[in-house]
Amino acid sequence: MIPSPLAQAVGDLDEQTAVTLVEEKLAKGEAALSILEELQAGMSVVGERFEGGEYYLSELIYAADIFKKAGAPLQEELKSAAPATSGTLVLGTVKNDIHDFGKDIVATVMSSNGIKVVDLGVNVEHQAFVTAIREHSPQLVGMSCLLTTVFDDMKEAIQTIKEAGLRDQVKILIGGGPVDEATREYVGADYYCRTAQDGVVVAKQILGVE
Ligand code: B12
Repeated sequence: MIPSPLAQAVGDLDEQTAVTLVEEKLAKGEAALSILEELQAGMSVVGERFEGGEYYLSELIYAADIFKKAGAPLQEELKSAAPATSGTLVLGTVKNDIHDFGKDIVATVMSSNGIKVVDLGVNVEHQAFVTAIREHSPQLVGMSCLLTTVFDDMKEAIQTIKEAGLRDQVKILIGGGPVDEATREYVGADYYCRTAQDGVVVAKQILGVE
């Protein structure tokens, strides 16, 4: 797929163009979520170039900075509506993984859809999910994971929840760049969500709200 001009700017590490394009799109009234998808596509371009040896860690770090800056004005838009709480989601990036942009977007979008979010942060110990489930009695647990090398950590985290006797009390949603339906099956989660918005749709289905 040919990246949009915004995704291309992020992929090319052209910070100024990326920031300007986001501002222009917002001014034109484009939905924050669709702008976010373009930024995400740009990060995929960065990822591909990193994988191909064209970019190094320094470019990955710079891309993260661009994503943060260009995406900052979207935050307010995403937060806007905050209806009454319909359920609780315990959320975290799994052990040995420190990527947090996707998780943070999930937290923002879920909260703005009336779902209370207990954010455990990144590099979350398996047992911390158990402790949070006991403390907050959520209907939903969300795990974010950007590294294929930590699929086993996600699987162990779910196993730990199971061994604590809590698996039947929660539905587990997973997401993150390399995650797919096969990962969901491998780690034993209930739902794979490609985007944060997919997560909202699934969460609302589970909670039985519109
Ligand atoms: C930015 C970035 C970084 C930044 C992270 C900054 C931060 N604060 O998060 C830094 C520079 C720190 C980094 C470090 C590393 N990275 Co990195 N990184 C990326 C990059 C370019 C973008 C990730 C990103 O932010 N995307 C944008 C967000 C919005 O997208 P997202 O996370 O996918 O989230 C969306 C959906 O997936 C979904 N979602 C996500 N989680 C969840 C959870 C739930 C419950 C739900 C419902 C939905 C959901 O919702 C979000 C919005 O729609 C990716 C490339 C890529 N294609 O993803 C590589 C990538 C993930 N990194 C990679 C690697 C290898 C590393 C390092 C190991 C590099 C190194 N040699 O040190 C380290 C790992 C450190 C660690 N232990 O975690 C590889 C992983 C390869 C693999 N097969 O596992 C990738 C894929 C690049 C590549 N193609 O090689 N990275």
